[in-house]
Amino acid sequence: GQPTLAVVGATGAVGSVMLQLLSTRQDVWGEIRLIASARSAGRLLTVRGEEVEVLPLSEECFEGVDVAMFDVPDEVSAAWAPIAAAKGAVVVDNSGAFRMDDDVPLVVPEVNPAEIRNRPRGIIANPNCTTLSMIVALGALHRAYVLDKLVVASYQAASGAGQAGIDTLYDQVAKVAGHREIGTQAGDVRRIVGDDLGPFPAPLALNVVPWAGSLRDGGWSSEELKVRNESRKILGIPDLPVSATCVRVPVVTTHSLAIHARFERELDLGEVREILRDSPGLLLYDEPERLEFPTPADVVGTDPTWVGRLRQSLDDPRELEMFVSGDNLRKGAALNTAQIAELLAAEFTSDGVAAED
Ligand code: 11C
Repeated sequence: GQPTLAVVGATGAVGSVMLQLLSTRQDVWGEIRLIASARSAGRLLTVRGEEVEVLPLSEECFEGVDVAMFDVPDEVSAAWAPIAAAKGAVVVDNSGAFRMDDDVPLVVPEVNPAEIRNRPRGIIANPNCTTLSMIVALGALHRAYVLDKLVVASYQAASGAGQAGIDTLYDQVAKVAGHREIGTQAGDVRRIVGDDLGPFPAPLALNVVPWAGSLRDGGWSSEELKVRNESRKILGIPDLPVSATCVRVPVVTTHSLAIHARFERELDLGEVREILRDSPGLLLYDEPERLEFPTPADVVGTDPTWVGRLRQSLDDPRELEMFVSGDNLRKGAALNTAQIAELLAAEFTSDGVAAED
């Protein structure tokens, strides 16, 4: 029969998008079991047009589960993904708990799909949403030109910090909306927003905040190191020079990045456009003469990574500038997880059993 799927973290910001995706993508699943913390258990959520009761996370939840998607905090995944795997489920985990483990593949189906077979622990990791918002474009160009150096700045949406991030941004926007100061007070949103900063270290409404995650050595943020380490692992270039500056912007959903990439081979911009236009998972949207380029307002709610503002460096024909945007809750999280899970489901339906069983 069709494989049984468990969605762990079904009530979160990513979980909600996951239920929408499961209701609209080709249905490859038998039972879909919804799991969350005890606090959310008992709620009824709609998936595939049917109401399903949310179960509290427990060992028994994973009985008979073939594939388990996890979208929960790192420490919850660290504790529970191995339990689900021991019960026989293949886990697709969207936390940071396992991504850099050597015996856990970090998979983007458009870039390194074969890696899903190398899963000795029965765990496959889903990348961070910021990495995912650019990596399909970089993977396509790397195949043709061989990536040699990467410098990026991110423009990350509030929903990257979950439902609390979304709520904080809307609350702050409501507070500042009635103010139209001019002169020296203009833009002094800290005074208006007050102390309620939610998950962010500074006001986000009418502001930009160069910080995501926690402090690491040398002044780097954990988010910036994730972009570096995950890109290296997914692309299979362990020593790729990568510098990232991660910035939170007052956008609800959709992360963007300004990318400066250097390649080993000289670029042909016409060919670059063809690659970006023809590769799966990408949408080339680059008509500057008509002021057409990706913006989160256009990209939100869509599946592909949108690519625009393509420019060859004026100083080096191996260097490319571009601007990419991707819905951080879809390709950045739920969609990539669903794509991996669907590859796993195909193993069940083609062989009768999962390849690793
Ligand atoms: C953000 N990318 O936008 C982060 C959230 O490693 O999965 C996701 C953190 C992670 O705040």
